[in-house]
Amino acid sequence: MSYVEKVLKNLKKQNPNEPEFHQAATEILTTLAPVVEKHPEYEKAGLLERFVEPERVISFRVSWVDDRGRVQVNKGYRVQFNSAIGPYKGGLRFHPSVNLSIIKFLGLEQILKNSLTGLPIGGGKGGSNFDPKGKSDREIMAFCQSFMTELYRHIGADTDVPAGDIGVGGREIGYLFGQYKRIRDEHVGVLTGRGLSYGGSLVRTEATGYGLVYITDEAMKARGDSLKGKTVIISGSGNVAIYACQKAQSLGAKVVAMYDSNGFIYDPDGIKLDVVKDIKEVKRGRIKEYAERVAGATYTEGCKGIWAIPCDVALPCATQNEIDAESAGILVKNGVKYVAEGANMPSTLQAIEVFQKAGVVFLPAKAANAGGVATSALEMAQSSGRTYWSFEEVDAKLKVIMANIYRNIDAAAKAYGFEGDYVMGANIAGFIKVADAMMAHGVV
Ligand code: NDP
Ligand code: 2IT
Repeated sequence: MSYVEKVLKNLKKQNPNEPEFHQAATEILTTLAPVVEKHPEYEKAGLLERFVEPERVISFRVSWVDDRGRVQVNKGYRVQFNSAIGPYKGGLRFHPSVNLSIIKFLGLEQILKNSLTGLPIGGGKGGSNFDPKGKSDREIMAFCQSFMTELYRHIGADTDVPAGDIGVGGREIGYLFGQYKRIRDEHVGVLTGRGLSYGGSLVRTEATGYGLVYITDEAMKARGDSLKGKTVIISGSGNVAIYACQKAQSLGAKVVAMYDSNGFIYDPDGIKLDVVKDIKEVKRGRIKEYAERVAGATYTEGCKGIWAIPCDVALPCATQNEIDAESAGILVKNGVKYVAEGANMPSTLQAIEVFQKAGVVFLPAKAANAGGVATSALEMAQSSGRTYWSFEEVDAKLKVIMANIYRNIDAAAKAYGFEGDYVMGANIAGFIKVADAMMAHGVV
């Protein structure tokens, strides 16, 4: 049995009932086989065993009182996965599906993603099975304050810097920051995605979606292609989806479909983003309303049907495993040329295989959605420097970072004899820096 196989087998045995963690680890470790073959010193140093074991897993109770005066109890998590190249960095997800397996898969992915940004940030992730849907502002605040009343002791601007993810946006970051500041009496960059009035960075809101489109554009340019006139499908209608849509449209693409967890809208004339923003950002409503407001648009219950709409470019921006092999097959049959992952692990392992076999240009999440966390690191730099950069300045840095990521994953894939395989390229390029740092630190 190879070193990679041994580590994977043991990981599954030691961490049963964690399917998402197994999935992410399988994808990553199998692609690292040629790297550990080239570096026998890694096995001697137990590097992979250490790489897949979080440095620290924190699990805690979050009690709060709802508007009817009832006591509610949720689970809270923070997985501080790897701090070899910088302080733990990664988002918080509030969604009823959240469990340790999901937080660990996200944390493992985050290590390599953060490495790919080229900035000094380690990997972490956290969250809760709290469901923000339908909650009042006061309930959201009560939950966030209770969550931070435990979390504050584990984080810090040079230790661990959380941010947003599904269900955690500007409002939640505001309440979390307010509570941290109250307890610690420190106005520091301990969270990113903060509001512009209290230390946030311009472009952070837009960064993941913009970065996704910047790297897609790089991959297209390298093939003499562009987004101009292309038909695009974007799943989700949250933070990442909305700003991916905005940037794709500004580069001349026609985005024809989006969804939320209930169903999808199809607008053959091109999505009117101001309507989506009003429904999702202002009213916190359902995407269904779009079809009631825009003539010619349709709404279909259920999410899966979105992938049957013919497109040139697919940008999954909602959640893990939203594209299975069947949906991937339909996308390929309908002629999709580029798939870039805005969400984390939106394609199953089998779906990735379908895309790669068909010659689709496939940009995996840890490269394609790294613009968000990269801009978070730019927010940290501005906080430390007690300064602000202009929108144009941050946006220009983001563009350079995404172009560098494309160049690096492309080069790593080529260097190991897997030209065009960006899953290999991203995992290898991300891992090498982390492995170097871990080797330098000795057995810790
Ligand atoms: P939001 O909460 O803003 O939006 C999430 C969107 O995805 C909503 O439209 C939501 O629909 C939909 N969604 C969530 N779960 C499901 C599901 N099970 N089935 C169908 N649709 C679903 O989150 P973000 O836009 O921030 O995050 C989206 C993805 O991007 C996640 O995978 C996240 O990890 C990833 N990501 C986010 C970054 C960021 O900076 N925010 C950075 C990098 C990656 P509904 O409203 O109905 O729940
Ligand atoms: O998955 C991700 O990269 C994020 N949710 C953003 C993390 C961050 O720290 O900005």
